[in-house]
Amino acid sequence: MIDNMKKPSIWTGLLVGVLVSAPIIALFFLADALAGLPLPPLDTIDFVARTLPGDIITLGIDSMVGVIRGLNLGRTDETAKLAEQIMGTGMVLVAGVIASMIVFAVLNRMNRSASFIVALAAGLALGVIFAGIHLSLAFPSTLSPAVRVVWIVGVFLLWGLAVGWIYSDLRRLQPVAAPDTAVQQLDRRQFLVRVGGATATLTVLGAGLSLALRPQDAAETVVAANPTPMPEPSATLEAGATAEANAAAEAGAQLDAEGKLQPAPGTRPEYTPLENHYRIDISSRPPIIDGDTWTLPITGLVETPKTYTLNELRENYEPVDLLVTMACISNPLAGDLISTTRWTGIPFKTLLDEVKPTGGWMKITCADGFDEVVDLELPMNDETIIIAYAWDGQPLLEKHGFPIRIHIPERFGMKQPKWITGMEVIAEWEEGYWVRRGWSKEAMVRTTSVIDTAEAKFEQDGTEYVSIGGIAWASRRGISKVEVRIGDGEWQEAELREPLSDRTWILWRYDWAFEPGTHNIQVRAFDGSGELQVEESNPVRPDGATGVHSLIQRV
Ligand SMILES: Nc1nc2c(c(=O)[nH]1)N[C@H]1C(S)=C(S)[C@@H](COP(=O)(O)O)O[C@H]1N2
Ligand SMILES: [Mo]
Repeated sequence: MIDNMKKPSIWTGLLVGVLVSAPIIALFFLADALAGLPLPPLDTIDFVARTLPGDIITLGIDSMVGVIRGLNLGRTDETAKLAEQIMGTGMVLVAGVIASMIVFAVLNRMNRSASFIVALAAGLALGVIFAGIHLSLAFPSTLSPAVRVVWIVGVFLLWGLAVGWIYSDLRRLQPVAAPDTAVQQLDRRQFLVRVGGATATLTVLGAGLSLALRPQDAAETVVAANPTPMPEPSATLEAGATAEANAAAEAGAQLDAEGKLQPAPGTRPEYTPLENHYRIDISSRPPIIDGDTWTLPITGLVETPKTYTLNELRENYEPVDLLVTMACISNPLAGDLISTTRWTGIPFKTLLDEVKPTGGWMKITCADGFDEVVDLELPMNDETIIIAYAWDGQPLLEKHGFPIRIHIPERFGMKQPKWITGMEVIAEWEEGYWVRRGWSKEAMVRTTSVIDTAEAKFEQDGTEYVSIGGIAWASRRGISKVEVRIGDGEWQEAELREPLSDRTWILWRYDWAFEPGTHNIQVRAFDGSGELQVEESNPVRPDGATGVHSLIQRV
């Protein structure tokens, strides 16, 4: 009798896959928030990002950045991370759905009593795959690998149990309720609606709880755990756009209280508030390192291999403070992947003098699997190449590389590893993480200039002006001149505000005696040696974007 009944189709298997996998994924997120347990959705997207060929991953990143900017979806870095997390979640969901469909297809050829065995086997397979992905990333964790593997496999066995149970019940039930049975019998549709209601509730609860539990920023915990005194945050540096300064500028005042050129109102802050500093890295979440047990071994071709603790680096050496603008090589023209903050650390050369390298290159490895190779000629001849442990006067935030990272002027961010866990002196140059994926070997900063604003008006001696302003940057090459052009007019020289340091961006301003109408405003900069920036448009890959930034403005 029962075996004559129509078997549940694999499309029902698809639906069941969604219904069971969704709460399982929510459970993973919840356990991560509660206990730092592994998170297969994020592991999966990170694994995919590591494994895909450079061209494809770049195409993916470029399209993502393009969409975020094109649709004005907010900060490029944060939106991109969110998109990655959503993609990773989708991948695990799809894996669960496909597995469930396979289970249904297989079971339809078998006896109902095999339901649990087959579904559990599928769950085990999923568990083993995701545990393997997790272990391959080798992210630092306070939990032992055994605990993490048992957790992942266990949750997927639970998945198998649920799929097996639902399949078994579906096969027992009538596809649709028989119209006139005396006993109210549950049909398949009603059963699935009930299951769906339950799993939807679980999913929403789990996801909601894990969102509520997510720490806003791990910064506080890091600071609390590492009470080493740090230089004061540079609050006074954030003056760039205070109301008072704006009011003064709107009145046409040329100088601020320090006697520096007053930026045009609407120009970005000269010193980036730490929470606004851009963030770019290869993982959907930062590796969390315990500063008390972390060490920095310097090994390989050295006369005296040494291992440093974080406290030794902080306390045994005179700190160096540098104001630094850094940009990502993936920053499109006038993009938001560029920021300025204060870096504190020690000259790399100091450590090199202690270990005495006998090879010419330093391979730096990181907790997230990133690596880069530094030509030791650079730090040996430049004591402003530092191993940094603080940003803006506080220990590096987890997302910005806690406990240490390196600063190398004139190079894009891709040359400057965060979360450093090892250094090995080698004899021959090797390609670093992004170089292997087709990006620039040298990653030298391109001279760039950007218009931030062209809005604020003021009147002086009967003439009305609009203050145009923005930034220009060439790292340590410096900026000698910025020029602005309105429509087809001549290039006009802008005024330059004295920069915070020899390697930060410079704020410029041009007061324009405008004619009402709609105008195309362009900007270009010359570096310290008088060389004009590359005016031709080039994409970010492989050497960093170039081109003249323009803005269409109605006044
Ligand atoms: N370990 C590690 N270091 C890294 C990266 C990374 O993915 N992993 N990304 C690099 C890139 S491409 C940039 S632009 C800068 C960004 O630093 P930030 O995120 O702290 O601003 O870090 C660099 N250092
Ligand atoms: Mo970058």
